[in-house]
Amino acid sequence: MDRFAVIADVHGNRWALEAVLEDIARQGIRDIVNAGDHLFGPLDREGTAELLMPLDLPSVAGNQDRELVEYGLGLDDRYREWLAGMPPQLELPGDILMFHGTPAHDNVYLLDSVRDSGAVSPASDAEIRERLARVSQRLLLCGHTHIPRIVQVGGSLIVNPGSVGLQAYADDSPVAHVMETGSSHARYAVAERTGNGWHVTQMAIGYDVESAAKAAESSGRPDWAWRLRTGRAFQ
Ligand SMILES: [Mn+2]
Repeated sequence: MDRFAVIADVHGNRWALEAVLEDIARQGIRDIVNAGDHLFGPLDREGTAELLMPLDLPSVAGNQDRELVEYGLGLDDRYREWLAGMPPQLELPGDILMFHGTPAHDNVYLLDSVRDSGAVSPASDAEIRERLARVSQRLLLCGHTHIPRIVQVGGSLIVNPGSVGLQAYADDSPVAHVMETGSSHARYAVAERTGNGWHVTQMAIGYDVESAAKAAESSGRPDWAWRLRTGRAFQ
């Protein structure tokens, strides 16, 4: 685990995942870890699962993996059982901890904060420390917000690779807000251990966005199609 790729929030976007896996292979990187929210959404849940399952990546469950396990939502039992086997957090060799939202909650933002106005801004050092509680591994990997970030808090470097599959969304909790990267690129990160600590590279990968957007439209989700094409939540 001295050089590896971090993916998260694939959200059933098989086209984006294919491009990201190709890009990772092109760099000769063999180790990949996945910080959750694998399938949820109107794109290609089955195709995404069929790509990911044989890879058997170290993976944690996201909040929307948990919802698929609890409620099914039309997902084949084989895929539900695969998701159900994922832990909420995972220790990796070399003082690394991976989780989806925060260590304690799969549905709480770690590195961003939603203000009462609905504005989203980077979380303060104090906010992040409170959300981490006593977690102190040297490298922490998370997802959930879909926003790529690299933040140092105390002795921990925290990396959110951003989302492979969905570059913008709107949510009503805790108050109405949007998260958006502003481009359609699939995101992931590469972490490399060096004599001077971790080197982290944030990646933005072009892929066949049109096929993913058309799949969203075929499923009656023009809102997803817009978000895939633009990385913006609303027109
Ligand atoms: Mn999530």
